[in-house]
Amino acid sequence: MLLFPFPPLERGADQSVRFLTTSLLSSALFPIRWRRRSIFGSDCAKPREMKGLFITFEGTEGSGKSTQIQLLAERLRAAGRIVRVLREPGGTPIGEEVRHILKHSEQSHAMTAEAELLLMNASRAQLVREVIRPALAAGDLVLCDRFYDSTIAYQGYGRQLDLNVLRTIIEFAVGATRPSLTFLLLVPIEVSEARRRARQPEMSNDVPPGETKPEGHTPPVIREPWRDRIEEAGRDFFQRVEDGYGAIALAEPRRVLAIDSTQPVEAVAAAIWRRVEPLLEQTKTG
Ligand code: ATM
Repeated sequence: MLLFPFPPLERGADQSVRFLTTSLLSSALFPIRWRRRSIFGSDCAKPREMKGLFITFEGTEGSGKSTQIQLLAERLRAAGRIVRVLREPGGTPIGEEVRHILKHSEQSHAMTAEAELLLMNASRAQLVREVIRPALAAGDLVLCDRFYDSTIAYQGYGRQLDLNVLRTIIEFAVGATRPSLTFLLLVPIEVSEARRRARQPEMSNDVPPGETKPEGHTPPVIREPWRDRIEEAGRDFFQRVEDGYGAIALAEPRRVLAIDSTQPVEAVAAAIWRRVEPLLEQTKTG
């Protein structure tokens, strides 16, 4: 197996390494603009005033994020913890409307990369203040399907916007609220494409599996087609997104755990649990 400076990768010993070799190689060859530089200078931040735990899930479409979030939430709830499952863009009434504009509105094809960046972060700013901070302050566990790493990967690497501008905007949106832990689920582009194609082709209510509605809070359910504007981008775009994720994982190996998500669902869930379980002791229960 080729060895490149890549973060620890959780995977079963009997799994194929082919796609990883490919993605590692592409990461190694790609002129990484983010190499060894964490997003905000601190790897694995946990603001002192926060009692809860903030965990994010990242990866391309079809990488199994929704399934793993659901499994982890069930396990944490079974352990008696209060869990908030959120997603980006979205997660608040305002954020869900922004999500619709970003992904499916009739006008969305005219959207510029700059407007996309700002809308992603408008949704984020709302989610952080309306839901994430209060939940963490109450000692809850917050699982979020995507967070600012998606902006780095999609708008920074995919759309090739200036990374320094992104950093400033993200920092304005999130303030001191940073994930303590991020799971980066890796699948080869071909697998991601195939899984996307295999999804229900018609309409869905666009609510990921699991509970996305915090108590006392009901985001509107907007019916949307599965395929969205961003998913229509070409393979080059998604290759750059993957490179971006590789660079993030390289830069923040303590916060970001890259997992081979072509493994069986249970193996991925076990790798996630191994990392989460020890952290539970450190969080207060309410
Ligand atoms: P999903 O919730 O289905 O992952 O869709 C969210 C899309 O928004 C996803 N698109 N694809 N393919 C990734 C994209 N996205 C960004 O481009 N930037 C961001 O900051 C976030 C949070 C998501």
